Amino acid sequence: MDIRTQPLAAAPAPVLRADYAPPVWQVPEIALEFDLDPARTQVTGRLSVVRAGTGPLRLDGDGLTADAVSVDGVPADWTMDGDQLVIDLAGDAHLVEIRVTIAPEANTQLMGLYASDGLLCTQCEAEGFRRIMFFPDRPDVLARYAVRLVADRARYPVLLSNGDHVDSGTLPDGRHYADWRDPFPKPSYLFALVAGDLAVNRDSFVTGSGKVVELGIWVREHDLGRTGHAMHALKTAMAWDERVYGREYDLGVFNIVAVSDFNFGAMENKGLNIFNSRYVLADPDTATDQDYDAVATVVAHEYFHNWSGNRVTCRDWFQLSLKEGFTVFRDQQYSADQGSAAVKRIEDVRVLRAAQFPEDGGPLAHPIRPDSYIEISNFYTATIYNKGAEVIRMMHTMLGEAAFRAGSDLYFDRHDGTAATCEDFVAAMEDASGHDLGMFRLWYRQAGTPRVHAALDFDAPGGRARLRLQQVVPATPGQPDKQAMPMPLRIALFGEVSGTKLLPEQTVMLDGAHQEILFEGIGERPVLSINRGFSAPVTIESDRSAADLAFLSAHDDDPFARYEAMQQLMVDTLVDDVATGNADLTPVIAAVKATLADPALEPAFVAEAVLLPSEAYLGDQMPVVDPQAVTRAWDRLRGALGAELIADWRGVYAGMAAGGDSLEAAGKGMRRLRGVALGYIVASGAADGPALAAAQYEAAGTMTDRQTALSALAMTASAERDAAFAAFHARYADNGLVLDKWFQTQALAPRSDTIDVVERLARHPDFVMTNPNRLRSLVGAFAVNQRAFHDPSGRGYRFLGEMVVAIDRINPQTAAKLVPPLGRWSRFDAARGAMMRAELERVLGTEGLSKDVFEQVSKSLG
Ligand code: 0A1
Ligand code: ZN
Repeated sequence: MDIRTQPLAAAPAPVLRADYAPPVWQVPEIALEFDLDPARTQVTGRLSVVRAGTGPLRLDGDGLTADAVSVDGVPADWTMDGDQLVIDLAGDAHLVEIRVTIAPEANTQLMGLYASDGLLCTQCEAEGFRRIMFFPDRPDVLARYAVRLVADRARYPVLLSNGDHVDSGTLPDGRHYADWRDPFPKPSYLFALVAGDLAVNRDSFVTGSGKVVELGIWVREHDLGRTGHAMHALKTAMAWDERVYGREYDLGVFNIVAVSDFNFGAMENKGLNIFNSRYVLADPDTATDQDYDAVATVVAHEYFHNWSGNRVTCRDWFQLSLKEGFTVFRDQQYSADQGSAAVKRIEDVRVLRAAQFPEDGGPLAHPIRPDSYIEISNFYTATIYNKGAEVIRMMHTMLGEAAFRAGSDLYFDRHDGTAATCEDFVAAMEDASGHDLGMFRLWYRQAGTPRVHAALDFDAPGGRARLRLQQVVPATPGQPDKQAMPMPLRIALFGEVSGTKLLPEQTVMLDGAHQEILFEGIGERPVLSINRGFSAPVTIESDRSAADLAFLSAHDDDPFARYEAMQQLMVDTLVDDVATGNADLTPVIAAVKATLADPALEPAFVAEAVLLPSEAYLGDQMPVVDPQAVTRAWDRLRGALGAELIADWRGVYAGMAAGGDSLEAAGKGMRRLRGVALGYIVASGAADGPALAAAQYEAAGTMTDRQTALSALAMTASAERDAAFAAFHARYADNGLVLDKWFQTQALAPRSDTIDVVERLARHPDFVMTNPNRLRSLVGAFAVNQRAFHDPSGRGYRFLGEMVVAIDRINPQTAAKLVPPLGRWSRFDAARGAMMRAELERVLGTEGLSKDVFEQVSKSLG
């Protein structure tokens, strides 16, 4: 780091995985009492502490001061060591009582106990509990919780916490209370409470062993009609986890609460999940089909954590992917089972490529089990979650369904009620299956996306084909030299003439840096289909021609590989066009036409297949990103596809209208394809494009159709565009989640003036800096809009830098998550790179910067 830019305060010290030491004190029981008030909440903690090693009792705190401390009923001596409260205890077991006072309404970080829209709620993962009570706030300290909540009855009629509700009543002063007991020992990050004026959608679920579970989804009264889909998802997820993983729910109650201000998607607190309201609320007028799917996936994800995360938790935060990678894999399997598995896989890979691949290739790259962090909140990343899920998926592919299930049974069995490690998971998989996963463990240690080069030679007279594979794992920060990683590659060969598979699909284990595979009895020139189903999270480099890719896009019988062939054809064409400005577009146009005309394909698949890769993804394929050249090529191909196939798009557009407003999978797929067709019609430049989109906007019976029309109009400079955005804002002025779409659609618009629009929107009265969803909708969306963010003036960078500094004063976690787009400076030309770095330096020089932003910015500068 440049010495001149070092902040005045010393750089915060990193926490190292190698420094793990077991806790010196355990806390098997804790009683908590909350006297709730937004300005002044008193919290009393009674901790039964038991010695497990040598040393004083050290309790983590963050912004807390102890009002009173006693040990075994006697006022005690204590000291503060930084943020830790330290008590020298003579014996091996004591009762420590501590009282603190906190101010939830002043808590804008949304960690610990905070106020949101009149409610009081908590977020404790990863280190929020220490903002509520002094405690060994680490996941390997598991306690049984007894909680009393006391509050004003009129203002906070509903009082919820983890576990079972055991008592409630009125106190002599008129305030009311509720007592909750959670019989399962848990780490402090799973503690939760909610108080407020909430309505409930109640239902129940009978488990496989006949236990009745009371289900509740708690929301503001006016949102009650939007909770049906989440409830349906919850019940199907509960049944699915019993059927597929043999996991039954363990408490008599399962509650979900929706809150408007939330740093992440949702939180798996034991028996009391707290959700960002965007992943609970859905009805056809306010939620798109995509929103419906996201609600179901997140509800399932949090529910699945009850086993993968809660019953078996993490020993330390370096093991975060133990619960997150596995749980994402589980929610992906669940969602694949609810609809089209092929389309789900395509969507998951698109997310991985858009969010994780750039992370893996940039200054913030880290292994799925990192070795160090400054602020753990910065490690809730696409790498830990999505690449983590891919690593689990590879084990599933290598072991097969039955052995994988035996491994997961063994894992849950062995580690139930304890805090485990990634190593424990892999060992359970090995022990149950007899598979050696020795070298596979490299996936936990090494960062970076492997590149696999594949070349296929055909010896026609000998009837033999030879596949040569070569693997390179690129250097990443702190890891200059890498070892080759074992990976399963699903492979097939197709006959160029017959159009059929020449041999049954094989799963080839690529075990080293080089490998050759010989195929015998090949009677015609074979075309290679590789990494089918995206069996390994790698980049494949092959020399397949445009003709071969077009062939696969029409003949491959693996839907993912078929999609992939079309994408690769588009990428190759666009990259060529970026370089030459006159690439031959006809193979793409012909392949898209053939896909649109294939009656055997489901509409949802066709919609994915004919969509162009994003400008950002194209940038990722170039040695130095030239955003303007990418935009030129992208617009040219999109316009040509629209214009050349205009009759086809109009035909699809009319044909897909039959999907109507049905919420079934078929209706959803038709709406999706219809929306893609509308986009191409508008992109074709046809004179009636804006009017057609405006007509769809007017007639829309669902948010999906309305939002699709709005996105299509956002590309245009038309009176229809302005009218639709004004109408949308007026119609949904009092619905924050829908207003987020209004901001986001404008921030994502592929237009050269988007930067002006975004700067203006940042001054709009509805742009509230305290709400993370709103920040992500405008600032987060803008920063991934390559053509807008990388405006040659550098205004995009300045805008983001200023936002990061301003948001950091309110909510460091959310500010830190906005930094990575600036960290991609080395991927751009010298002029852009210098402006991006200058912005990072400016942020780093800001006084009073949080640890969160400090870590992201200093690492981004490299
Ligand atoms: N465990 C949650 C993610 C989460 C992490 C941190 C949070 O607050 C700062 C909230 C949620 C999940 O995987 O869903
Ligand atoms: Zn999770």
